[in-house]
Amino acid sequence: MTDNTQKLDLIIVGAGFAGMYMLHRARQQGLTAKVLEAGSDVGGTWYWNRYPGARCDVESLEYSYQFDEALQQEWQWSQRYSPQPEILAYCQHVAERFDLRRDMEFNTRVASAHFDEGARCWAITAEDGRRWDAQFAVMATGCLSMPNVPDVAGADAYTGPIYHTGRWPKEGVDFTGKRVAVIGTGSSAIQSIPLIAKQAKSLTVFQRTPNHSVPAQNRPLDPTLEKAVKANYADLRARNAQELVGFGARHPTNQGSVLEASPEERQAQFEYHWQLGGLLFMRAFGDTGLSTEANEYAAEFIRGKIKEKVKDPKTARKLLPDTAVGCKRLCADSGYFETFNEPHVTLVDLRETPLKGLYADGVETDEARYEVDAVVFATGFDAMTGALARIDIRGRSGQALTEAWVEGPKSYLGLQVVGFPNLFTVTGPGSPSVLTNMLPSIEQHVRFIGDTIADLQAEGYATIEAEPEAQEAWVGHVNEVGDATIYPTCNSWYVGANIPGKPRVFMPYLGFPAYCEKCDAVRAAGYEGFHRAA
Ligand code: NA7
Repeated sequence: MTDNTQKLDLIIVGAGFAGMYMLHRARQQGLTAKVLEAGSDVGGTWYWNRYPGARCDVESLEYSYQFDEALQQEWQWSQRYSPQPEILAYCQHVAERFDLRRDMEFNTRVASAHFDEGARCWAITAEDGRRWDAQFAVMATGCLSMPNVPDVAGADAYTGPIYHTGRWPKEGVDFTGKRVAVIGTGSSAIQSIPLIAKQAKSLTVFQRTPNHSVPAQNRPLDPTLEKAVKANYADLRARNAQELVGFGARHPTNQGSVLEASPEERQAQFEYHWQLGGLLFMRAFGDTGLSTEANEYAAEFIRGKIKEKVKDPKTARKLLPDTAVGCKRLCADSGYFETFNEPHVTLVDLRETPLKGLYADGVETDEARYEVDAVVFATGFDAMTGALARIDIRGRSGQALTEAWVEGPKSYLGLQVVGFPNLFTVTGPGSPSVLTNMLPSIEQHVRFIGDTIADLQAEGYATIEAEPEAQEAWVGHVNEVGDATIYPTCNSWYVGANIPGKPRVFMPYLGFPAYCEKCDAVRAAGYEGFHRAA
């Protein structure tokens, strides 16, 4: 076992957008810091999710760092929603620009993080036994980073290759001439299916729950728009900071009620927002996210579109979602539904004929066997808590984080957990995170953590820890806000329902501006709800 005897100020786990900025910020404050990363380079989500068609559902001009004016001016995106290789290239550019890699340890998967109460320090150990000690630990481990590979029968018996969209091979996969099965119809499936279908000899899609998707309306980035945005980037960033979800200020939500609109007005608003594309569809009316009655109008509009697009009525019927729009994250596609018009593409409805598992030559349902040359699991992630749970994190008295969270994640502001002093989570459960543009949410958390450490040092404190009452009250508030929306009405990863046995808790906090104000107020009040000790 290697003992890195030098005690660092900060250990950061993860070299995605959160870990990269945390390191940069720590250095600016004169802190000694190191990033530990399981992958062989920076990028996090964009390092692992290399499946065909992978791209972010927030526009690239907005899904980018804003902490450095020169950086946001010099980087040029090629598309409205740039593809994964370009987002990864951006991460690499940032790493080079700020010389981040010299304080990063790659191919280093963290196995444990234990708090030493006597030394008031975190001991972080990698799977290969190397160890680092630091006063503060920042888990920048990502919200969608722990792949969910369902425990299907016969997986060992299957003789062909099995892929997961979230662990796509670096060298890519050539499906030319192959018979391919895709299991799952979430965002990753919806993005990859049209491209896999273009290559494959045949494609069979196994769908458990039909999903809402709106065309992304992706296109080359408009140079006039880019020029206008860059002429006053700070203004767009500031306006986005006032948006509930932290992006999209260029397309304000129509605050009218769908329940009060005339049929013509409804149609016009939905059609206009359909043409805007992707997540912006949710801006057609102010109340579609709040009540199932209002939401039903949006759902009916999307069902109409699917029926128009898919020629075979039987297939179209299977593709019609029966959940509230946006309750599972709305998908943004480029030709998803149209792909089912291709003669070599088949849809299998697992509600009609449940998945039995894999067998030597393919995929098996209760009713039929499908011989395939490759299986793609597009089955998502153990969201928000999965990456934390796989690390043996222990706080005061050796308590494990998984024990503290046995009834579901509890956190004060999604930043700290009672019993885990000096440990921070970036975009942890209970923060706006996945309901927002992740980049500004990450930057806001990193700033808060950086400021917190600076204030502790300036005021002579050694530790900071969330207080139980503040945590309880915050968790209650997060739930209350979530309960007033359509989010709890379906089995999404937002509530942990995609993972068997995971407690059903609505994990993210809805409301980016209110959240930022709360964090500012907490700091201004001397870290209200946190206990600081010398
Ligand atoms: P998602 O959105 O969680 O989608 C996973 C899909 O896989 C979804 O259709 C699931 O059906 C399906 N699934 C999961 N487990 C199974 C099993 N056991 N059998 C059959 N089908 C299964 O993950 P994505 O990677 O697509 O997207 C995650 C986020 O990344 C997305 O929201 C964007 O924010 C970006 P279910 O709906 O659970 O019935």
